Amino acid sequence: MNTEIPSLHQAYTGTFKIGAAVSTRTLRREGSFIAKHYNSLTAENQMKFEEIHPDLDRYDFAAADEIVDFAMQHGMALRGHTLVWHNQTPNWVFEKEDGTPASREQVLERLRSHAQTVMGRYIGKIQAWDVVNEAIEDKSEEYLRETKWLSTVGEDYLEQAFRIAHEVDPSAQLFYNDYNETNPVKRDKIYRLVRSLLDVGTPIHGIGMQGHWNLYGPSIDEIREAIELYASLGLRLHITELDISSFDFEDRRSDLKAPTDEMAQRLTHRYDEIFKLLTEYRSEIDSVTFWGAADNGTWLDGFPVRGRLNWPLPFDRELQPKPSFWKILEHGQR
Ligand code: HXH
Repeated sequence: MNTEIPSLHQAYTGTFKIGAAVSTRTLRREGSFIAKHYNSLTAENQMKFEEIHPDLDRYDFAAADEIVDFAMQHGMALRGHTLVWHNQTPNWVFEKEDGTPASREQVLERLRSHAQTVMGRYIGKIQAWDVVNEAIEDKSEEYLRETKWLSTVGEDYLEQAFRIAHEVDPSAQLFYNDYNETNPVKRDKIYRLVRSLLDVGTPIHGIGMQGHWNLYGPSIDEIREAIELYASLGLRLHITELDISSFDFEDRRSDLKAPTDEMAQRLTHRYDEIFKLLTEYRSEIDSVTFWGAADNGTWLDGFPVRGRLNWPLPFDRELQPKPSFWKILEHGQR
């Protein structure tokens, strides 16, 4: 490793944590790179319900434990991702033995037992949990996403999830996490949801803005307005899954083997503007996590266009810093 390259997270000491989503594979392959630049980790998949609790009476902690142990060995923070989500959750959670829908009490009991076992295992090691992920519907006329959590438990499933999580680990910071969080219509629904949770005394401490943005949007003003609105709830903010896709979401081109010069310049400019903004809100924001440590490990290779490459992070496929890295670094040192 080139030792002249400064540590990203060290440049942000006293500003906010700098995290990355990892897998056991990336930790084994590039652990020293990850430990040098990041001081917070999120398991990209390994703590999701279907991975850690695939069957009613079976938990598999091997991968999650490996990530947690790595973080402990390197003095890093951890974010837990995620307890209640409509994806990557097994059907058995919502079903009776005969396949008919489970009762509200049965599903809540399963969630309680899941939280006790998973959150309980990592008390004192995981400081922040994404208790509920992506509960808001994208269609503008609708409010809550129609999920099995909603249909089996009812509209108060978020409140119940946060209450359960708080009981299990009263010291954990509990987050609501979502994407398209800067879109004004969805932003206002997220605000309304979290406001209503707070109004009934729900233990919720922060909003996770995923930050799956791209070279063309959202605008800095839109991001700023979302930060201002969420912070007005008096909650902490984490940017939980930051990446800047090389493509607008509607763009289905798939012929590029490398970013064009124009795309590379846009990326530098976007990261410059975004970290200028985020550091402006350092008193609200405690943590900024990239969804991947470097371009070789991005989930956007293949999503949403199968076989397409993407270059969304400040480190390239060889783990070398891009011009974006140096811009981000400057904002941390101010
Ligand atoms: C995040 N969802 C998740 O929080 C994280 O756990 C996962 O590892 C990656 C990203 C972002 C997302 C949201 C909606 C979505 C896809 C990704 O919806 C679509 C599905 C298919 C096609 C288009 C959008």
